[in-house]
Amino acid sequence: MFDGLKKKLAEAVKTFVKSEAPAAQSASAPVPRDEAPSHPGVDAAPQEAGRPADTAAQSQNTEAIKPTMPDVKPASPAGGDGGRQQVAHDKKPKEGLLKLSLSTKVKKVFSSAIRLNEREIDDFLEQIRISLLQSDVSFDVTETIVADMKSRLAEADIDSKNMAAGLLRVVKGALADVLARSKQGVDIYSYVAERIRSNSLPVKMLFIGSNGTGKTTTIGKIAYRLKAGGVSCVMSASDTFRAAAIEQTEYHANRIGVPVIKSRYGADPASIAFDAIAYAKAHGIAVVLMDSAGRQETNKNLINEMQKIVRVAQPDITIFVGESTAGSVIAEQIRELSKFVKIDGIILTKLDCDARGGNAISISNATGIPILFFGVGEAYDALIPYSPEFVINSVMPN
Ligand SMILES: Nc1nc2c(ncn2[C@@H]2O[C@H](COP(=O)(O)OP(=O)(O)O)[C@@H](O)[C@H]2O)c(=O)[nH]1
Ligand SMILES: [Mg+2]
Repeated sequence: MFDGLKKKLAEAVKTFVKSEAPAAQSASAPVPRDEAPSHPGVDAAPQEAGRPADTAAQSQNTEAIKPTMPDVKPASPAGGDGGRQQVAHDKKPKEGLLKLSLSTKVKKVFSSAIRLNEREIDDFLEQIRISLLQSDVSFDVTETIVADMKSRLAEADIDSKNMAAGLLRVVKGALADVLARSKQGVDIYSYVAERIRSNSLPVKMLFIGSNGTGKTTTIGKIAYRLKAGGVSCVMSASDTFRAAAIEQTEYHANRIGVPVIKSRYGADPASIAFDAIAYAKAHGIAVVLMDSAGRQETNKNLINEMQKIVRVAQPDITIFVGESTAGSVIAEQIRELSKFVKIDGIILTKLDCDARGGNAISISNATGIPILFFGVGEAYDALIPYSPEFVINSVMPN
């Protein structure tokens, strides 16, 4: 989960920091990080002492590298050492490798904290931009994150001995900012508890989305959690469209031990939801979980049907269930469906199968609708309440 994005961010930082590699290394195939200190070019080239220090910081192997440090005694930034650095600097870098400018490299040798210049910031941010876009973070949110990072970097004093950690702190700060700006959704369990306290029941929740995204499974997960918390619920098998959908809802209801209201295939889903609500009222059941047929925003009949369910059942909370793996498609689906029904929250499923994970960062910003939960597996307890901290901790390389 998020491993792809995590790796890309780590690589963007590593590539940038690694840009101080000796010319010989820059021109050849990339050397794995932990092998770099023993690279002859590294040991023999005092002008690159800044790099071993960095490498050391990253590989947690500072002691092994330290002996090369005393060799670094340039007379002046423009002096002998600077000249040798210039040679390395002028060598064409391997494509894709970014480079710290000479003055930054020199500053890095002399001072404990450095500030990147504008070109370095732009180079670094370009790598971050690509990483985010390739990981399904929406274009607008990527630009917001990059702009935020740009102003942070312009003022950041980065520890020259551990640039990677300093740069990652900036990435983390910008991500936290963008997540803090996105809308926070209702905690459905607290909401249910409140409605129980105020004796205004049943709470009605409708689940919509395309086929196979995990609506029925997610209903099962929520029913499981409600039951474990001593809250009664009933399922409405309102997907009367897809083969085996009714049996699937029944299967979960039976396994969890909650009632299910069903009819035959082709029956009106709105009337089944209506019956489930009536059943809840008659039996003092707190929550009605209404399933629905998977629908594409382009299918007029299914859209009409969904609007009818909403009209008849008047859900308190309508939840869009979407696969995080679907990439930018799901923002489009949410925007289209929102023209017909009010969506209160998003559940992103199959995060456990999504290496990119960018939707978790940008979908609520892109749609204005909060994420409520992440589905992270098929088991009933594989539903994690949304929190910005969870996203940041999942995305940030260690
Ligand atoms: N790995 C994984 N599989 C899931 C998750 N949620 C649902 N599934 C699986 O996705 C498939 C489709 O789920 P289902 O609930 O039938 O989707 P529906 O058509 O929207 O009702 C099933 O095999 C589920 O077990 C999840 O969070 N992670
Ligand atoms: Mg289903």
